[in-house]
Amino acid sequence: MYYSVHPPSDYLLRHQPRLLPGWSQPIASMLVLLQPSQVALVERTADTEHEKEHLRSHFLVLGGAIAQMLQNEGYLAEVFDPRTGWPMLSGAGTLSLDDVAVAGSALGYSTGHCGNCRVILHPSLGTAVYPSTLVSSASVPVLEAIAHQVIENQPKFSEN
Ligand code: B12
Repeated sequence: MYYSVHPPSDYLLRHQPRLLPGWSQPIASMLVLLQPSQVALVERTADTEHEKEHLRSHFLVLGGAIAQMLQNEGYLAEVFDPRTGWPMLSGAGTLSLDDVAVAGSALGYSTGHCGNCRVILHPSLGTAVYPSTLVSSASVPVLEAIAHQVIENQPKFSEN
């Protein structure tokens, strides 16, 4: 798994009122988490959908734990559902988050089109990668420390 913490992109700050209308503080950091997929994510098959659901649930567990620790320290935190782009913890607005655009702009990865969907072209994983995003009002170093603590101490995630 690849994860990295970045300052919020200009797009997120500009569109925060539509992404997270209930937030009283600005987004100050974003965690981009990329999980290798067992299968290339180009077609829609039973295998791809099973793998996507598997990786989605893993992200929601990790993201939920990170968000809880941030909230315990008085910060706002939001986990975006990688299946839809809508926030899981606070009320949805009028704009869903595009995880491919977030990872592409934060990590400089190119993107391509599969069917009518835009996908990340990861330098080593190609399209066999599952992107997801968490944002917080905590500073980048604070989110980095908490994400590291949770991800490095997570129980071994079964690949199958
Ligand atoms: C909607 C959607 C679809 C729609 C297509 C929508 C479209 N036209 O892009 C449908 C249902 C067709 C689709 C299909 C597929 N999808 Co799709 N899809 C999504 C979803 C849920 C949202 C994408 C989105 O928001 N697009 C917004 C586009 C349509 O808007 P736009 O006007 O072009 O651009 C605006 C946005 O980018 C917006 N924006 C919003 N947030 C942000 C943030 C930043 C920083 C910026 C700059 C802009 C921005 O600003 C732009 C201008 O307004 C994402 C999950 C996610 N949360 O990102 C998965 C996702 C992109 N899909 C994925 C995949 C794999 C597919 C498939 C290729 C295969 C599959 N098994 O699902 C299939 C296609 C199969 C085929 N061959 O036909 C994966 C890609 C994984 C990867 N390696 O990158 C994702 C990430 C789901 C996942 N978590 O795995 N998909």
